[in-house]
Amino acid sequence: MLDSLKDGLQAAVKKLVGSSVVDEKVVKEVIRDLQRTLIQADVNVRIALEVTEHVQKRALEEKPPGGVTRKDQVVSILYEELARLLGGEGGLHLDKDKVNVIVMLGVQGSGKTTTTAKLARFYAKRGFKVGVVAADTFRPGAVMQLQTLVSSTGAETYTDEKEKSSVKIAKEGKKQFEASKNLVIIDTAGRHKEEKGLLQEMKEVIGQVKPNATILVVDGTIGQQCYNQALAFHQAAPVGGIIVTKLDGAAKGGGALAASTATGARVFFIGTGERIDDLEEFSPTRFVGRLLGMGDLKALMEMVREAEVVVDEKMAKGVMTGKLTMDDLMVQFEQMKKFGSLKKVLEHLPGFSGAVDAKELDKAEDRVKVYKSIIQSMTKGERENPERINASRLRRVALGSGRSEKDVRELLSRYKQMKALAKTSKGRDFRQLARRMGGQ
Ligand SMILES: Nc1nc2c(ncn2[C@@H]2O[C@H](COP(=O)(O)OP(=O)(O)OP(=O)(O)O)[C@@H](O)[C@H]2O)c(=O)[nH]1
Ligand SMILES: [Mg+2]
Repeated sequence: MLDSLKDGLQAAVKKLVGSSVVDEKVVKEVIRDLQRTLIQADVNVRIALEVTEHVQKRALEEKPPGGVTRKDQVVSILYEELARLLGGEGGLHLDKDKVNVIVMLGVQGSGKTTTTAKLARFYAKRGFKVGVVAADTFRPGAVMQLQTLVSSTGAETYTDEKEKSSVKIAKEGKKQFEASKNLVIIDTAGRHKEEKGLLQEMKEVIGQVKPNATILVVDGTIGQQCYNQALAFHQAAPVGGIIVTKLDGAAKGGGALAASTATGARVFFIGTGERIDDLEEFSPTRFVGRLLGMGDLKALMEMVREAEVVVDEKMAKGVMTGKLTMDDLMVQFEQMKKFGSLKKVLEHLPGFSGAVDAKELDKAEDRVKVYKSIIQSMTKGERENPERINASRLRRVALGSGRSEKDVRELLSRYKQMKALAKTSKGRDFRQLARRMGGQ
């Protein structure tokens, strides 16, 4: 669902998470990527700019709260702002003790009839007594279509094939169901001789039945047109909520955002398929979370935090003066292990795979295990001054750790490499150095 939007957003997040420092330059780059992604996903340009500028302003001005890294903070700002764009939380509120009336609006083919049946099913399952009114007198076959769809839902259908006025049918249907139902859903026409006529008819239907909610059904695949369409309906009859359909197919998703911004109404449900059960209650935070890969992302951010290599001051000094001990190395290896598992998380994130060579990673982790056991078999003096390890000591350490002499020599040569590197970098970028030691 919404693959390109998802990929674009996740690539932006990847850039954030992957950069060593999140400074103004990185934020601005990510914002540019975001703008491009949103616009490509059919989000209205003005809205795309507004949102991204807001994210940028907050990302650059707000200080991360204690214990939260700048990366986490920027990702969470992005998450919040996108969710806000989609309207707040809260779905359609129906009261079982009343007769709730819903009028479905939308242009032809948007999915009104299908969605009417889906809603009937959704609420029938939740204990509502549902009546459906077939008030589309324009399209031949519309009534039949609705009756067939609704027949499997446990709801009842009202129709009057002799009546030509949809307003009269809507009114009569409501009246008929008032005694026995607590939810009446009125399906209307989407086709008309002209758009003005359609809007006028909707206005009349709404004026007569006085619904608790008018729901605008928009086709999630139509993109930018969504905005004007939603606006036109909204001006004729205030839209109380939106259902975006066809988000299962080639939809770019921006239309959902547009319709919601044009009307100020919330998206209540999304349609994710042609079957009667393909209806999901919509939650902006969950939706955006899914787009950003937030489930995995949360785990990722945690790993990032854990994997931040803590550079011990004493150790850093030791490195700068060339006094690197095996114990220091051991601490680094521990950090490497965290980094190793971070990479595993990364692998599971869409867009990240390929960036990680799993074989290399396993190899590095295995080596660290070997090194650890060797270091544990050294005496304190040997750990502090590995240079002391001569041939006979080397044999003893190998025997004690159950590793080969070759392994011990490998560790010693890594130690030497690291010490040399430490000297040249003067401990400036110890973290990066430590990563290099991880065997990559
Ligand atoms: N893939 C997919 N198809 C859908 C979805 N919702 C509706 N459709 C399909 O879209 C087409 C039009 O749906 P209808 O429910 O007839 O649309 P309508 O708004 O009632 O159309 P009119 O009555 O002509 O105004 C049908 O083929 C539906 O099966 C959805 O969420 N996903
Ligand atoms: Mg229809």
